[in-house]
Amino acid sequence: MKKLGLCLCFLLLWSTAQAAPKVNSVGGQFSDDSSVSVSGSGFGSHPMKIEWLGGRSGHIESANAGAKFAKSGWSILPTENFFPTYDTTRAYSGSKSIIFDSVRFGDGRIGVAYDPGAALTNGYASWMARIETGGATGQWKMFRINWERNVVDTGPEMTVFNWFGGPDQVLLRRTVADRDRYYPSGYPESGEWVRMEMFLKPSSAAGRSDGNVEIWVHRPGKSIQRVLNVTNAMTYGSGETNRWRHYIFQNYQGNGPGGSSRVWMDDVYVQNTKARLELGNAATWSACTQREVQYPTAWNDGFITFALNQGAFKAGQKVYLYVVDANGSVNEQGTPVVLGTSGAVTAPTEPAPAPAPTAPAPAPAPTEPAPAPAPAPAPAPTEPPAPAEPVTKKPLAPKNLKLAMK
Ligand SMILES: [Ca+2]
Repeated sequence: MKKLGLCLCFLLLWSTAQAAPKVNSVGGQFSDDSSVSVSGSGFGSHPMKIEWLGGRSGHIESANAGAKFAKSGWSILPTENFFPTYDTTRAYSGSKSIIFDSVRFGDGRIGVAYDPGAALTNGYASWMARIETGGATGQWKMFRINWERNVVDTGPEMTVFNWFGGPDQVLLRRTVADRDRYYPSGYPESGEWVRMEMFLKPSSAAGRSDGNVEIWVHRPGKSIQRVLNVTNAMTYGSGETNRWRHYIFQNYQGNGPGGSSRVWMDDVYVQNTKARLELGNAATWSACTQREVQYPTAWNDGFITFALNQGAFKAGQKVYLYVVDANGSVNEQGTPVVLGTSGAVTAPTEPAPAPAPTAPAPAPAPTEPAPAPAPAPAPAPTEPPAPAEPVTKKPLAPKNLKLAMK
């Protein structure tokens, strides 16, 4: 009994520490752009500072095809001579995307920058990206988070520079002169839409190794891969005073493909927290191979409303709602909704908790003092306890780098 008590006590503490958002019900019209509400608990808070260019009636879909890209808070880099336009030849969602066309300009220096207005403490970006190389080889500099609004390689910044076939894709430059922090990352193939997803948490002060850079790549029909997780990252070297601020979708095509390749972007989403809503194509978060980010319109700990973003899902398709909190915890069991229908859907009953595989065995030593009782034990709940979520958010990374990619 003592063992059992210890075990239950640990499980209680452990599941409290890992408490994930719990969805009770989802209601509304489950169609593109319709308002849907989510009730439950443990959603946490959301700053609601979201830059969203996707959606059926959003910025990209409502723009004029062929027009030069222009949006408040955004600018074109490095030169106005070569600029992205709204395009209908490729679209991940709806009928439009943004094209960076080096064939048209004969030059691959085409990018855009988004300025959130202040330095980051937490940054999150998700977007659909596609390159068609035209058979060329070389480099696609797809992204950087930069202290300055330009594409000069001076830190502090984090860059994602894809060399075709090359092993080193991500650079973390801690100071102006720093150039040697390379980490591998995932690499999209030519001719496929991939979702890029990043969490960007810089050092809390210069010289501190408490930053975090995570990158996920969603390739069509494949399991979603977190290809990079640099924990304990030092993003600002000692004495560095500049801070990450500008999201630069550089989309440079050069060192080979400039003049023969094209890059497209769609469904761009930027915010300053991990907290978000997703629709996925499977009943559990872990099993999803396609997820579409949703646009929240109100968010508190027990109630969220959002404008549904169908993305590339089809009307009539059954999809599953997930709520991610600011720590990245998520309800593992999605709530199913069928696109094109309406009503109120009760979240599925959570399964009985499995034994926590990673819980350390309680110390068997009989001479140890009994553990202190858990503070203020709640009365016995009438519902079964919430299951422990699989531990996916706190990997035991060797040193400061975990590479999840094959
Ligand atoms: Ca679109």
